[in-house]
Amino acid sequence: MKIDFVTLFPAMFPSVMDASMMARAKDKGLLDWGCVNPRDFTEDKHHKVDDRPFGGGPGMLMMVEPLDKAIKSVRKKGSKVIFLSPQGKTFDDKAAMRLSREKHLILVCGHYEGVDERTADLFDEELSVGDFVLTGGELPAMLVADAVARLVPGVIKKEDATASESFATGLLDFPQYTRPRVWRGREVPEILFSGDHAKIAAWRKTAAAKATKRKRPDLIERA
Ligand code: 4GS
Repeated sequence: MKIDFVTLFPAMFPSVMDASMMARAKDKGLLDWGCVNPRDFTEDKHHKVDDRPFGGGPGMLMMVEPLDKAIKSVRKKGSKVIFLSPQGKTFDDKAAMRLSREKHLILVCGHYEGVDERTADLFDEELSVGDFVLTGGELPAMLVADAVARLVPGVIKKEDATASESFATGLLDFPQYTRPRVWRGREVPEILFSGDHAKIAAWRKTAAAKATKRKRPDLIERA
């Protein structure tokens, strides 16, 4: 998969996209990413990418033309162009699965007060990462890239990938423990040392249901 970020702040990307699992995905040839800066597609002396809103009001808006040119410079047949914005549909596990099957994502990061309404013509889809307002779409774009990339086959170990599917089943993960067996007097549940895999699986199922009911009752209501 290739992910192109359309951003005025490309310097924000390498520390996230070239570390840990994303770096491994790139090394394995499963993920490639790049940045394209709308500022490089301006023709005026000051490389202007934003302007004041017609009709007045606070803040600046991103202009449509530099964004259009930046997107066109990386867009191919079959590319999916997504704009990150609080006005989009909320990004979730389902959307991550769907996008993980795409060959080329173009994630467009807004900045300033917003974008010219006519930029809507440039996007296939608009996604939000939650009901709050950030200073830019760069963190949302990287969040989407991370969640999508880990679902690309081969990026993470199979066992981990299937564990994540527990989200799709509507339950949180079951509680897990590693060494030490006793920590500050808190013991690991005895059953996990029983060697009885059927019993352990049953315990985990119940524990996952209990955890979901306690921490995320909304997930149960939705199911
Ligand atoms: C989000 C969000 C966001 C909105 C970008 C104001 C700068 C900012 N993008 N999910 N202009 N929440 N974008 O807050 O995606």
